[in-house]
Amino acid sequence: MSNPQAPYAVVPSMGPDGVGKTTLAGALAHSLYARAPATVTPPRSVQVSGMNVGVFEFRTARRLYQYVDFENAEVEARLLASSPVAGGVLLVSAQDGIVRATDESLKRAREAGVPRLVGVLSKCDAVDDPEMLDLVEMTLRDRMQRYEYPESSPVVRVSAAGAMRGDPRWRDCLPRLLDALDSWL
Ligand SMILES: Nc1nc2c(ncn2[C@@H]2O[C@H](COP(=O)(O)OP(=O)(O)OP(=O)(O)O)[C@@H](O)[C@H]2O)c(=O)[nH]1
Ligand SMILES: [Mg+2]
Repeated sequence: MSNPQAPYAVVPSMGPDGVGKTTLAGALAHSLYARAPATVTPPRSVQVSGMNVGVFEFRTARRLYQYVDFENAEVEARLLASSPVAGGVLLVSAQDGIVRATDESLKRAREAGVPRLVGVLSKCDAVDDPEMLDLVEMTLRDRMQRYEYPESSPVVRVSAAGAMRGDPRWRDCLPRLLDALDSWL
């Protein structure tokens, strides 16, 4: 894993309870392991200030990442402000769209000085209507801008469940997310 040359980036995933953060973290680790086992550590739970946080590390050509999965919104709220991060992944469920907790995550990210966000539309497999996906994506982009995250921020459509199943429609969504992290953060 270690590559002293690579810049180190801590990247928390954020968003409402149940939006799919832990499933995405698992799918991401699984997909990295399947491609190149030496580039990723197994997800594990660590205690930070008495709270459980899921973490794993992985390496791309660009950086060494520590990906952080907060157990719930309260842990997100308490820990986000306390550690500097390279950027965040903000999940919005394609099924549910923006909810109040999405705004709370955006507000926290802004206040904690999270410099950039990559948007993720999660659970895209659960929505058949492409216009619905467009609408949720548009709303997410609009909301990110409201919190001064630029219009050009990437938004990636993901089905962590589909990727884990090996569904060909979703095979590429996790590599696309990694590319977005590499290029945007
Ligand atoms: N259809 C579908 N369901 C998903 C997907 N990802 C997660 N889910 C389901 O959504 C529910 C919540 O997923 P989690 O990954 O636990 O969500 P979370 O954001 O970690 O939730 P908290 O830790 O409670 O904040 C579970 O029932 C998952 O099976 C997906 O890609 N597609
Ligand atoms: Mg979780």
